[in-house]
Amino acid sequence: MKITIALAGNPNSGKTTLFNVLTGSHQYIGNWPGVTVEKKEGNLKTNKDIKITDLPGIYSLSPYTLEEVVARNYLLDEHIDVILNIVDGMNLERNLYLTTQLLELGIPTVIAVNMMDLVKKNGYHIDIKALSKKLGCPVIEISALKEKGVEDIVDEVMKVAHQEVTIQHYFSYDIERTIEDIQNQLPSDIVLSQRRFFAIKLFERDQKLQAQLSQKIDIENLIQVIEKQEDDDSESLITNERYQYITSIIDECYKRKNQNQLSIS
Ligand code: BGO
Repeated sequence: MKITIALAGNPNSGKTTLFNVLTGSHQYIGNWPGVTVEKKEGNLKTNKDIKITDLPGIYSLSPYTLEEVVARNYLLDEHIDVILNIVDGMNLERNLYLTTQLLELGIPTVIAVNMMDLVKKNGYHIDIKALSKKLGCPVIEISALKEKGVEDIVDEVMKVAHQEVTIQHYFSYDIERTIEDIQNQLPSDIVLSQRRFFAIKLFERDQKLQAQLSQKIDIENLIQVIEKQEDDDSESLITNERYQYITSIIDECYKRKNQNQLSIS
């Protein structure tokens, strides 16, 4: 079975280290079309049928940097089978901001919590099972540097590829209703699995995504109703609720040994 993976993560999460471990010398380097951002691709050294593309290091899927736009256009356009999201276990809270957005893309995802050697050395504990339950996808602990846990990634990728994705996180009731209204207005050429992501981004007034639509839609009034009601702009409303979700994950999954809950970022 041929599988395509996109490797996504924050800068310094260990993406390059993991990509090199997974592909060995089976990698080729070019540029993303039209931009001078480096593009690396390769085949897994343990399974040549699995192709992996290293996305630029990013903190978010917003439209504010070239790297973010390159990464999200690739994820929306290329019909990859699995996102492999590497997160830095020493900065879990900060890294989960990207994770929460990746999970909205409707693509099967495997999360690799990296730097576990440092997490353990520093006396922290990440409840991997609880994290997996909260995020609704497989989570594996790894140390890319020490090449530990890496082989488990391949097993999980094979399991989730071509599986249906279920939504794990919902925004508050009124925001969800607006997102649903926006989804219903989206042009029919946007596939079912991506409609939620588009609707959330359009709710945030993402001009780049609005420009990508085959038909322009007018949702300004819908957005303004919520903004007036909540007395905040739509982008901040989404950001704040993302952080609330992340805080609840950290409270449950991140602990310092022999202490009550503690988070670091
Ligand atoms: C330097 N454990 C530990 N301890 N370190 C790791 C792990 C891990 O599991 N994985 C990666 N690193 P990148 P991006 C460095 O380069 O792969 C380290 O940006 C140094 N360099 O070795 O580059 C990795 O591609 C001097 O560290 O990340 C690298 O995502 C002193 O995390 C850094 C200390 O990894 C970033 C570290 C000259």
